[in-house]
Amino acid sequence: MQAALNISLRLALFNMAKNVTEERDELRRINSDIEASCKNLTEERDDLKRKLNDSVSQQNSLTEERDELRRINSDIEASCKNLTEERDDLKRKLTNSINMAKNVTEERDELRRINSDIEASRKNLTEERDDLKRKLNDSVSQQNSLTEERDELRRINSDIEASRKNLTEERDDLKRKLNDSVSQQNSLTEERDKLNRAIQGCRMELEKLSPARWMYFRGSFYHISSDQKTWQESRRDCQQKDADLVIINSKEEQDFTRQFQKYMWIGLTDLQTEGTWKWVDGTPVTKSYWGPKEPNGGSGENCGEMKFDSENSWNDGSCSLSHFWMCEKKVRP
Ligand code: MMA
Ligand code: CA
Repeated sequence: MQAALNISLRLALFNMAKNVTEERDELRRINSDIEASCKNLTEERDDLKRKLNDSVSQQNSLTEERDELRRINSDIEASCKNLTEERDDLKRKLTNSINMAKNVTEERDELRRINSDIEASRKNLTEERDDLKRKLNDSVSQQNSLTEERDELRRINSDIEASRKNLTEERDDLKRKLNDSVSQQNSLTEERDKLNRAIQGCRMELEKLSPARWMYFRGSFYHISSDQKTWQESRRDCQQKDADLVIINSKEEQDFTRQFQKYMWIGLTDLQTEGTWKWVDGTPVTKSYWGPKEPNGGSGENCGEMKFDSENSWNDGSCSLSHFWMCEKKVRP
């Protein structure tokens, strides 16, 4: 601006020198103009000076501002450098972060898959657990039932054990009894065989005796005489027949003997000791069937006879009298 002003001023001065004369008037006019112009220029200069001052001030301000801006710029550059470093660092970190994010994303996706699997597994496990719970409950119920059943069986077992013990004892007792029974059976078998042999003998005897009309009753053969003899003769007849006068040992035998309604000698006598009645085999009279007020004959009546009229039908009579008689032949005791 100053340079432009100098140029402009020199040009004005040159024109003025060249045209001094010619242009004196002109210059006068011009001078006037210049004066006016100078005045203007002075004003303008003053104005420019002000402006210059202002400009210098402004320049100073701008310089200060520039310097300030330079500092700021320097600061900004420094800051920029820091920011660049920071940015690069952040870029690295971002890259790392992106990579990490990628990894994390992959890991997340993997974890999602795993999670999904775990979720499915959890669902299965939950169902399985619920199923197992039900089964456990069932099992517990069943176990309770079985425990009760077991206790009941234990009680039953205990009862059976007691029963078994009793049965064992009973069995052992029965075994002993069976052994005894077998022994007894053996004895009975022997006895039966003996009796069979005796029966065979009797049969043969019977065949021999058949014409004399012997009757069988409870282990003995009985024969009633068809003629009459004294007690001693009657007895002798029986003895000749391998028998003896009848001996009455029971009510059945008494009734059997009585039914023939024959007044006859029986094998009863007190000849040996007066008043002591004995059977012909020497045995005493245990069960007697004396008639009313009998025996009453004392030493005059020493032989027994059957009168048949009532159940108590025995009488002591005189041995020398003749009566029918009954023989008995025992075939088993
Ligand atoms: C007969 C005789 C006796 C018997 C009486 C019973 C008369 O004598 O048989 O032995 O005791 O009868 O009346
Ligand atoms: Ca008598």
